[in-house]
Amino acid sequence: MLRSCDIFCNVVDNYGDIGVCWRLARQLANEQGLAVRLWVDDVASFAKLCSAADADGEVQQCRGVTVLHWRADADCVLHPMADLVIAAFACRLPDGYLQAMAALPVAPVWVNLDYLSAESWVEGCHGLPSPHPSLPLTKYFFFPGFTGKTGGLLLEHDLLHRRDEFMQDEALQSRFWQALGMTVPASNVLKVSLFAYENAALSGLFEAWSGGERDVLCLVPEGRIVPQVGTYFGTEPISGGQYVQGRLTVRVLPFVEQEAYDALLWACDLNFVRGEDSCVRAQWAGKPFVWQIYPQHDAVHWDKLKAFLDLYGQGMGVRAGLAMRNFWQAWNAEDGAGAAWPEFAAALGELEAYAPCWSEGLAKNNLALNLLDFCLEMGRMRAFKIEGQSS
Ligand code: TRH
Repeated sequence: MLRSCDIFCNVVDNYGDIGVCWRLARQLANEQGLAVRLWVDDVASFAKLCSAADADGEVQQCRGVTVLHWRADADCVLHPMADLVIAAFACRLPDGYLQAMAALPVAPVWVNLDYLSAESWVEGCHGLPSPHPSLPLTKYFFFPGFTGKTGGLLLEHDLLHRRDEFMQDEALQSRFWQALGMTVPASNVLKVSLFAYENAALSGLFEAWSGGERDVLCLVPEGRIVPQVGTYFGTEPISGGQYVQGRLTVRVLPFVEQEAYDALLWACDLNFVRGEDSCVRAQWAGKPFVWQIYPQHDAVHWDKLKAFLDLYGQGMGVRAGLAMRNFWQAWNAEDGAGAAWPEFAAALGELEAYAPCWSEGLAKNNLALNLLDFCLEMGRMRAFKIEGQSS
């Protein structure tokens, strides 16, 4: 039986690492009934995602999860030790913790939760064991992904139901806009959310929108792209501020909790997302989206982007697929997004019809459930081996 879990998260950059860990921790605790400890080395980043959290807290209870500050010198051995240990994104577990795992009569199942990629090699690596060089421990690689041969994607049990309810309920939608201090936008306004890294293509895109044929309302969560919004409008943007140029209205929004960010994605017609977790959430939103991939110094992110485009584009018409590819390419290359916009805008109708079918197809492959099945299987195999050895 799996009763408890330790998740270790080393925040490299931004909010994706802790965003994924926090989401998984809540699911394992609140949906699967595990006692979950989330060890994070940057509690301040975690507190951005959880408004009730104390950014300086050493140990705190947050929404059913025990969140602990993972200090560099901590050995993190707390008894009873967890049945399942998740090292997120190849983070290194403390030596003392590994030794304590190895000293147990039955070691916990140890999983490395990897980054998300649509590349085909993921299917071959998902679930592979990696024996520890000196201790009697085996780590297993668990890869999220988009196909049945991968670990799937994080999906809360009621997410799609809540999304559909929101889409069908005008009162809920109007409350959403009111909470932003706005009235419900007219139906002909293109509502766009823009969560992005710095991007030199922004001003060209804003030009295309401000001089375009349709009113655009662009909602920008506080973050790395905001200074460029300021450069375009010649001002220093503030949260809640609204800026207008031609047919374009931009509004800067505060950074909100993950559930409220989902509602933003549901409320918009088109979502610009970045990194990993927001990209997955945009897919669950069932709306057209534009993905700015996390740039890597050796440029391997272009292969990842292409792999996803190939997979996602498989089920759509040639013209829409090409328009999407060209626009995503321009946005990620930070060049030519304004020029690529008209074709992309013309494809939005088809992309809108396609997106819910895609999310429905993905929903069968739930990461948290797959992870627990995988761990139970590994646990059974190991118990079998131990029994075999002792008889
Ligand atoms: O913040 P990111 O750029 O994180 C990235 C990626 O994960 C990347 O793969 C990783 O290697 C790098 O960090 C170090 O983008 P991402 O993954 O979308 O994470 C953002 C999180 O923030 C996500 O969980 C959604 C959440 N979010 C909110 O909770 N509220 C908000 O208002 C917004 C805009 C986002």
